[in-house]
Amino acid sequence: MSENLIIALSKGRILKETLPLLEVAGIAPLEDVTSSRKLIFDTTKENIKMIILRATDVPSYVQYGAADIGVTGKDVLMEHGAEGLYEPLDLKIAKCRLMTAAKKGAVSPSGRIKVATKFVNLAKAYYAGQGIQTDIIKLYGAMELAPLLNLADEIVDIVDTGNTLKANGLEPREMIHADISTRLVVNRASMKIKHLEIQPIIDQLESAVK
Ligand code: PRT
Ligand code: MG
Repeated sequence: MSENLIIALSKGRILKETLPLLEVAGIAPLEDVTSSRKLIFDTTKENIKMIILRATDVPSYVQYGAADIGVTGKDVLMEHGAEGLYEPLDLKIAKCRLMTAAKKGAVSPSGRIKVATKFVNLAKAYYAGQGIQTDIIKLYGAMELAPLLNLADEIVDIVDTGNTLKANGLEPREMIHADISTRLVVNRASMKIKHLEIQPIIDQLESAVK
């Protein structure tokens, strides 16, 4: 008999690209996850269920073993911390980078600067490493607005094409992490106890990525 498994997926932009990879591994939800209001789904594998979470909640579910496997951005994982998590695979989707940005041409103050971001831990570590003192302002979205309304001198945010910064009169400044993409994470205890179920999924996803 196979052990039961729960896979936690991130809703939002990663989901559309994750489902085809899982399908190659023979795992597909039995109903349309994008239109359903349900949060937990049966799949084509009787012992596997899928849950759909905010990307930022995926590491917690997997760390504490509420889910065995998770899919989320490297940015989210670095901000959360890697405790209890094993990261066996780069799914190579939703590639982007974490950067600082500011109003085009603006000169940041020479003393303490105000930084708005949802990546509080990563921002603190980055500016501390640069020897720059900061007041970090935690936001949950639309970081690009903060410099425009002088809530912050700089932001730390995800950049892909750079179009969002440009459209808001901002410019990218320093690179904090260049190689962000979507990662597969596994609960460390599950990886041991349910190895027979989990390893084939990792292997199949790995070949699906290639
Ligand atoms: O909705 P929520 O507030 O939870 O987050 P979200 O909509 O910002 O992100 P979500 O949940 O849809 O996607 C989560 C993951 O996608 C992130 O954790 C990253 O790993 C990855 N990813 C890849 C991105 C982007 N590309 C991206 N471009 N996440 C966000 N963006 C946003 C960025 O925050 C900025 O507002 O898109 C804008 C910049 O895009 P460009 O192309 O204009 O530079
Ligand atoms: Mg979103």
